[in-house]
Amino acid sequence: MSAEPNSAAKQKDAPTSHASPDVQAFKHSILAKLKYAVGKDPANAYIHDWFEAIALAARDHLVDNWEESEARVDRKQQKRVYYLSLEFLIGRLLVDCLSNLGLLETAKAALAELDVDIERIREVEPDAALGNGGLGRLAACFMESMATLNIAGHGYGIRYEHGLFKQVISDGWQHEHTETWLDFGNPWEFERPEVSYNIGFGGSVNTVTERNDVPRQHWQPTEIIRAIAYDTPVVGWRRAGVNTLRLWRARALEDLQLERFNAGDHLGAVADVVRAESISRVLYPADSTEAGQELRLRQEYFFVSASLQDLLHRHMRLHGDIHSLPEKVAIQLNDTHPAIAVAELMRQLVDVYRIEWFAAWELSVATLSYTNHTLLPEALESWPVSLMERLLPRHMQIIYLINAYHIDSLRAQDIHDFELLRSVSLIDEEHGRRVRMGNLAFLGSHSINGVSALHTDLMRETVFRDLHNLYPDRIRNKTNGVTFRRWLYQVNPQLTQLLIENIGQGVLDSPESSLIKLEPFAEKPAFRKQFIAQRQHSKAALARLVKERMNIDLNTEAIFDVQVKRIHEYKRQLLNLLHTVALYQAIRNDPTTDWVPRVKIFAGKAAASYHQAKLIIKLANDISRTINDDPTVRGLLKVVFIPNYNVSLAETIIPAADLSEQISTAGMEASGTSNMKFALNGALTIGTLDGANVEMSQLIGAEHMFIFGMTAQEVKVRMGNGDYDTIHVIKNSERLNGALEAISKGVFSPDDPERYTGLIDGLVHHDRYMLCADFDSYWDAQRKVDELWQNPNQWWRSAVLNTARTGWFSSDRTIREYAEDIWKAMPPEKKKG
Ligand code: 26Q
Repeated sequence: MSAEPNSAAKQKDAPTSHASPDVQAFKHSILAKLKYAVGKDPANAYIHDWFEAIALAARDHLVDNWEESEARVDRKQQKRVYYLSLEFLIGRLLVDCLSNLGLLETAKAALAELDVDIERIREVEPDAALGNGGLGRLAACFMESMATLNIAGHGYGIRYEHGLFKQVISDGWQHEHTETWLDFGNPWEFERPEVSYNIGFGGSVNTVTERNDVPRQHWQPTEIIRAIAYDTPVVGWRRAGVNTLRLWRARALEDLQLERFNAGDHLGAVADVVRAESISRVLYPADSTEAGQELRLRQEYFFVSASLQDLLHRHMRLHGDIHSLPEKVAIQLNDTHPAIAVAELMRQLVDVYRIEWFAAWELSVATLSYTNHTLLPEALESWPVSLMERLLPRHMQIIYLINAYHIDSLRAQDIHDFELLRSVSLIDEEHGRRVRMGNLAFLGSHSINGVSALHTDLMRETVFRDLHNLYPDRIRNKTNGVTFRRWLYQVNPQLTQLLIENIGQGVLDSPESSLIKLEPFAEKPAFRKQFIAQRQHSKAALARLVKERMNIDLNTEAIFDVQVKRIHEYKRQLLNLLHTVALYQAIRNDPTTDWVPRVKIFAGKAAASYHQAKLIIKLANDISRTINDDPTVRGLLKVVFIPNYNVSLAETIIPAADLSEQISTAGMEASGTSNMKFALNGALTIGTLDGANVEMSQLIGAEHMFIFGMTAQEVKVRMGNGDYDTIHVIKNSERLNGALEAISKGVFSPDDPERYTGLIDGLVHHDRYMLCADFDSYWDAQRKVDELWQNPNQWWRSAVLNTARTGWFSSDRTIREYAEDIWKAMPPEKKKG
């Protein structure tokens, strides 16, 4: 980025303007913000100053709606929904905000008048990367859908000073650099220093008996930290509603500091500040749990306690009666990360509001609900009892009590099976006494949901089998969705325009029912031609980005074959790389075959401590260099690993994809959401019958996808039997064998020929994710991709049908289901589909 002042605006004499009054007004408000809020004039404004001025001007337009929304909810005594999540992966907000406010065209015209390049402004905004991947992005989509549907939704989370690390690839290896999204301030947030709560840690619990002789537990924490609120407005489509995302920042307690300062302990006081404020310093960069770290538990409790105090205060202020809590409030736990809410809500009800235990328990369960996002055993959270006792002694007591009443009630029902009691207990006694957060969330909630039909079925059969048998009505499915405002209108204006021209404006307001009108257009050659043209436009834009960032030329006539997501063994980027190598070998061995040109595009971050995932990134880069430099490939195959995958990069990549890779081992991906974004933009999916791919194949038609590999049932049987003989499988597949050998022997790592020996040996001896078992089927599916590509009429017919039939995967549909079935919070006027 140029650091020159005025690098966005070209100076010229003020032209006489013919712009509409709206445009004039917006232009003046930008100039006023630049002058009075940023303190610059156009001649010495940096590009970032322009961004800030425009963001502030846009923000003014939603503040009135924000107040109105809040007042409407109060007036109607509408039920409020609180979405508790440690992650909100928001990305950029400028275009989102302008677009939902209906101001995008006005803003563009105003900027054109000012001679400011909106594309450069758009790019200067840092991504708010307060999340790792799917779970965090889902929370962001849900916030936008709730605002659109006029649901009184509040997001609660942490205002991390540093979001997800920036990935730098050097010599093919991932390096993590600190992310600093707040360096230039954040024009979207409102600091609310007056909204703050004390959060306690440590100390002890004493029984005190009061005048009425009722003994009560008194928790005396040794450490108190303050949570300060920062609010970001979330505007719905066509300003339907404006909701609030409230993020908490940790601050040291002022009094305490003062005390130590006065006592002369300057260093001690500063150390306390650092310790307290570290809670909101950084997002944990893992998308599955590693050994429970104390700071993570402190983060979880910090934001849960602040959020519950805040929402209980609001409830008492508005309704004055704690007993009406479940009627007026629904609290959704985004995975187990906020599951300590079960114990904290009980603590506040019993210790603070003085509600009797069983009444409090009823209120809690009726108010709380929990979403599970993973079945991977290593990702199920549990905390050592010893840590919990030290950090949250009162909560540990409460957890023991919940457990005791729970086990008692089972015995009272004549359930004595030791194994069963052990499996439904809140305490895992086998791994050194740990609190099982999944079981806590389950017991404390009236609804537990999975995020795709398959995942929900598997939840019933696996992690929660025994709890499900005890409470057969609690588990339900809510298949994920994505917001079409961002993932269609904003990322793909060309396709959106094409849709409007052919199926009408209605697609903007009710895509769920309108998109299907596109079906007949799949048969029309003239329409398909336009559909192809918009794809070419997006592919050219991506090719430009790759050229600029990596100096690699891409052939935009080739199939853009894309796998972008977190790097994880179960997602099987390695399977895709094995196919890449096998294809490379086939092209070299068989130069006369009419190979279909391909560009393999990879992107994604690996958890900093996940060695295997980092090695897979290095392998992708090694393969990329080798293949791209090999003249015998004649450009038929290119491989790129684009660094630093984030929301903004996804926005450029997704509309440019021809083929979407969704190839996890069946049964392991809870849902997936990028699969939906790709299909919406007309990419064809190559994928396993996993997560939401299953429902996509039902709605889109399996004949318009490339489904391959074992089903979840087959995976289970084959794994369970113990008769999965990898060596035998490899022996029977010449291609797989060839690819494995080449990698293992150092064809792609001549500088360190043994770099991948361990990785490949691991596959050969313990193929936990069954890459080898699915390889041949994957290869065959890839050849069907080539075949279909050579028949453009059929390919593009399928592509159009993918867009046409993806309406159901709108997060508006998902949120409507949550609101009707779990939260009971649907505003009456919005009940239709
Ligand atoms: C937990 C404890 C300590 C440190 C980190 C974590 C942690 C952080 C993030 C555990 C899990 C996550 C994220 C999980 C996630 O993104 N899951 C994805 O959720 C999507 C939305 O439902 C699904 O579509 C994906 O299938 C699922 O993988």
